[in-house]
Amino acid sequence: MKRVLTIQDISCLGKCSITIALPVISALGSEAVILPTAVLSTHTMFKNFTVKDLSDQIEPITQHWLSEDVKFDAIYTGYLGTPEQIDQMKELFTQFRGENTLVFVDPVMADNGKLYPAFDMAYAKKNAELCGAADIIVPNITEAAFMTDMEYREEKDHDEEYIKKMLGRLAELGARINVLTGVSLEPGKTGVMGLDTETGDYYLYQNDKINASFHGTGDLFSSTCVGEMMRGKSWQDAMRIAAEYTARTIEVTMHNPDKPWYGVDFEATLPELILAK
Ligand code: PXL
Repeated sequence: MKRVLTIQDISCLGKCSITIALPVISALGSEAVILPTAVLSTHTMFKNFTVKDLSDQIEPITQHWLSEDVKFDAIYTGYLGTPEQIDQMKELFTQFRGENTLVFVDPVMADNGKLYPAFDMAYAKKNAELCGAADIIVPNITEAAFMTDMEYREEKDHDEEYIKKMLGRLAELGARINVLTGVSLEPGKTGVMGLDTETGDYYLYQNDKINASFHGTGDLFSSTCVGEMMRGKSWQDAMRIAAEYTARTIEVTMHNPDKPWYGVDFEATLPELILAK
């Protein structure tokens, strides 16, 4: 069985980061190992959330794993807390990267043209460094704009030239596979576009846009990509399945009259994901 290490916060309530990554990666048949970077009472879209930083636990936990000779097939980072933690991740990659380890970085920090409350431009620059140390990165347009010093454009203003230029600038950071999420190249559609720098190939996947936005969908997309790549899917198939699954989950959530405002009903759609081809 493949073993995936995922490193992100625990938002105790909120359906995001580790509370999505663990069930999704497990459902897709890989062992999920977690390294929590912080414990929050909720995600940061709630008011008055509490935070306990766990940076001081990273070293002792990883040292113990090294002493046990633990190996990972994938290392997947999501929401991290501080620039110092990004340095800790770069160190962790060098300690645990084997010949076939997939290093997957989702530089979670921003959406809709704005940084999340906890972050500033210095953090965005550090995230760009972390992306350079990855094999595959999956920023949204906002995150990519901050990391490449390009202008942020809303979906209605996307065109192929803008997206390809952004992918080229991301590739300069250093990852082999660069994927942009929230790409809209046709009215009424949204999806992903990726560039494999080794082959020079682009991959575009567009699905119908649903006019609703929910928290945690980026984490759902990334966890699904990692899980599917561990199931042997190509990065292109993994992106397609993850985009379809995320859209399907948003649709199902919208039809739930009792939906919580803070996350999606991925629990209802996991059985479909397991069967996805
Ligand atoms: O879903 C991304 C995410 C993860 N973790 C925390 C967050 C967010 C987005 O706001 O606040 C704590």
